[in-house]
Amino acid sequence: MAKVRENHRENVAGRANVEDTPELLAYYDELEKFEAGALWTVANKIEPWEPVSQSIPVVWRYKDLREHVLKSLELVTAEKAGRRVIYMNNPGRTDVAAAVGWIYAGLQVMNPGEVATAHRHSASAIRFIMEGTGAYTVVDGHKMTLGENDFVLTPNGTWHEHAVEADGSVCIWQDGLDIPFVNAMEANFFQVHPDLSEPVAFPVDDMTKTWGNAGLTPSSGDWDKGYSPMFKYEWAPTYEALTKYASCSDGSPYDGIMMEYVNPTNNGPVMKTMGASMQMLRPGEHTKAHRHTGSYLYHCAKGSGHSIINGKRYDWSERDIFCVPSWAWHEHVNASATDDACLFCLNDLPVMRALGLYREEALGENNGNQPIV
Ligand code: 1HN
Repeated sequence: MAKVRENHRENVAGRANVEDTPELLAYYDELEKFEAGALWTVANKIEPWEPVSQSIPVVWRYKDLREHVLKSLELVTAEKAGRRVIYMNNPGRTDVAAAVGWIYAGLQVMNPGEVATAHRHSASAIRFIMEGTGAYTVVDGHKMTLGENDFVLTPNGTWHEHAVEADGSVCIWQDGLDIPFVNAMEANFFQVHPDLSEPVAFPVDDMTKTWGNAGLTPSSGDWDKGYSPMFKYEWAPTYEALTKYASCSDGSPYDGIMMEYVNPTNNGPVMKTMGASMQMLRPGEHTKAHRHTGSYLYHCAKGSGHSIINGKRYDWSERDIFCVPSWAWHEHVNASATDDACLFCLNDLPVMRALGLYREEALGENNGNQPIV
């Protein structure tokens, strides 16, 4: 009986016991002619036992990429290139340009005085400032000024225009978009603004001033779009919040002092498809390992350390970007015994949660830490 049960289990999982007889091979060929196939020949691939990410863990080091990013200023004009971006290409992915999972990321550079053509698309984006002064983005007529470690949302369907003030400096930022996901859903539209530029229609930074006050929302502020009205999230109040939280809590064993950027109207993620967080690893902190569904793209905003991902060590320092693919074991270590380290994270957890696909697991053995292989 046990043998029968075992056979059944194996067969259901597609590890079929069917042998390739000449008759069966001819049958498969016949099916192919009608754009069809026998499920028992492929079920194993269609339905793995657990998530199998095509993406692999990667660290994109800023010291390697920065010079190349700056070089593009000499090689191409913003007008000709459309946008000067060096994108992150996960070597595990051959189907689409993605940094991890269904998330695209790139490093974009702009000279002072440059303005990109206003446009909108179904994909949602964030722009996280890495260096330079004078960067700003106009989102649906709201001009949001941006400094280092600030980020701006350009949610799906919003007109947006990126620029750097003439009296600013060369600016480099990280773009993060859900383009691979929206393309996989075959739902992406792109449109250039009819005037190529977008007039500023509101007081500068109004959305952060209106919606970015901790514990307070405007009494008369109606907002029911599916994304945060705050548009810009600043570094100084973020770091202050992490510091305050760290003064009275141990945070999470897996993530240290971690806080989510939220849509202030519902405490949900900043956009429907992508969430963002900032986490502080206290001096000397070494977190426990866990894994979950969803793809994570980290950006070291402060300090240095390493992460152990699926048993392998990946070192990172300020401005490095690295990824943790879905269902990969990961834990983080702050290299400093005196300073904190902060990791910004862009992820697709809102999609996982909305679709009922979120699952999380802690490492039970080895005191909760992975052996390094
Ligand atoms: C895009 O629209 C932006 O708006 C950045 O800044 C990067 C990469 C691919 C496709 C569209 C932006 C992009 C992008």
